[in-house]
Amino acid sequence: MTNTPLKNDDLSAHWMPFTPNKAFKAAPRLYESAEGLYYTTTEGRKILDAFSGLWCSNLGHCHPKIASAISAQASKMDYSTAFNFGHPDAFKLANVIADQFPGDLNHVFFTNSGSEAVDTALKMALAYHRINGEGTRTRLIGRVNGYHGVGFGGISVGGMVNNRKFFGSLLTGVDHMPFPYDASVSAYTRGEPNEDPMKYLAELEAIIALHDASTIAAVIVEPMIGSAGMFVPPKGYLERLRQITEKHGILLIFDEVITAFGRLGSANAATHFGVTPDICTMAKGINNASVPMGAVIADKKIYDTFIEGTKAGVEFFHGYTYSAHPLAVAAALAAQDIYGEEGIYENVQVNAKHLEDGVHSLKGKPHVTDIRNIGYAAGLTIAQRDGMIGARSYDVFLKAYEHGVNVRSNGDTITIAPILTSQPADLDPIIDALGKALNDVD
Ligand code: PXG
Repeated sequence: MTNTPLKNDDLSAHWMPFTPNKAFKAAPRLYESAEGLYYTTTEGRKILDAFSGLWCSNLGHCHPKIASAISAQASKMDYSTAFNFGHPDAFKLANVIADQFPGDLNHVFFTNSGSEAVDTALKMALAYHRINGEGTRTRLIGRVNGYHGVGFGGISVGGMVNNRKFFGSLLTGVDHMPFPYDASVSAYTRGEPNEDPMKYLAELEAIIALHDASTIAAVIVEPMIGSAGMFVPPKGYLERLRQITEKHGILLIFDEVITAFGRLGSANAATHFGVTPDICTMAKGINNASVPMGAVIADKKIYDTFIEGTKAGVEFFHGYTYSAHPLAVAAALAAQDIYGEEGIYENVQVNAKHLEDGVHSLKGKPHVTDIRNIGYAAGLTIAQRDGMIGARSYDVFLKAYEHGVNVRSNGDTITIAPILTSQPADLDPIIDALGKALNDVD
């Protein structure tokens, strides 16, 4: 650092992600520290974190066991490459993760984010079919309103218009099936809506018939829809999706970046819903978001095809400088211990009903047109103001912050995702603040 004047004013040098920069910089919200369920702002205000950071700080902020694991690793071995070298803890972590996924989901490939995990999973699916002698399977199917990160693969299979429309023609050979939620039928459902899943999956059958199954590599879905505003697909949807994909030799990818490690009160959504896909992505809660990390878990047939189907040399031409970064691995091993030691999944199972009753008590508040929930996640739909998408829900987010609680607004929705250690007494102030925020906005 020198004393020469800065090129920019204080805030403009940082081009902020997914943020209205002009509005933020006119009235910044700056966090300085965090502990447990709370952030502290630079003005010294405490903000209750009702979104687990961004669906990721599942165990609360600055957990001492994770902080000391990172610190110990930083002075033991700061970095080692995972290309042609290994470090024992990376193998240990892969085993710890594999033990928590069902069926033959056994082999873990490390990345540094959810977006990288998604692009890795898509590439894995394409290469698998090629090595398996079915190189015509190149198409990828996503879903309307899906969020799969911001890589070119992820936005191509993703279905959110603003994440796609600015960025050219994206990947070719991608199709999208319908969003599996209908508020005109299922508004205010607790948990999984009771609708016929074929109402939504018939279109997948039509897409497969149109292109022919022999051209389709994989279908990717969020088992619980997060970014679009927290929606739960109908009962039986994932089972039927599994049957359809299996029948046609199409790989099924669950994007578990949000759902892995406790959000639903289980280790992952595959376990929670009793449906085993061929590949799962994960990130966020894997190490409590303390060091960037993601991963992909693939089933045995996929791994074996790569390993046995390649005569010699590298089997998968893919990887990142920071794959299995020692600090991320150390943090993940500590986090994975905590999920067990502190009974985190059990806490969500026991208290999810309290959250459910709390959010549904907001029915009838001004502007609310729908409320949904599952595990430690809930979404509200907020009526638009003057046809402007997201304007009113953004104001609800701002008002909730004034009332000391961090919620998320996306489009015309408000989402909450409390830290998984939260007790009923920690959940109530979230509902109170949201209720006040809804009363406040016009
Ligand atoms: N897949 C899913 C299902 C996600 O939710 C990603 C991939 C990408 O992860 P990275 O680590 O590359 O950001 C995500 C990320 C929101 C919100 O408002 C959700 C995410 C990120 C930011 C905001 O719900 N999820």
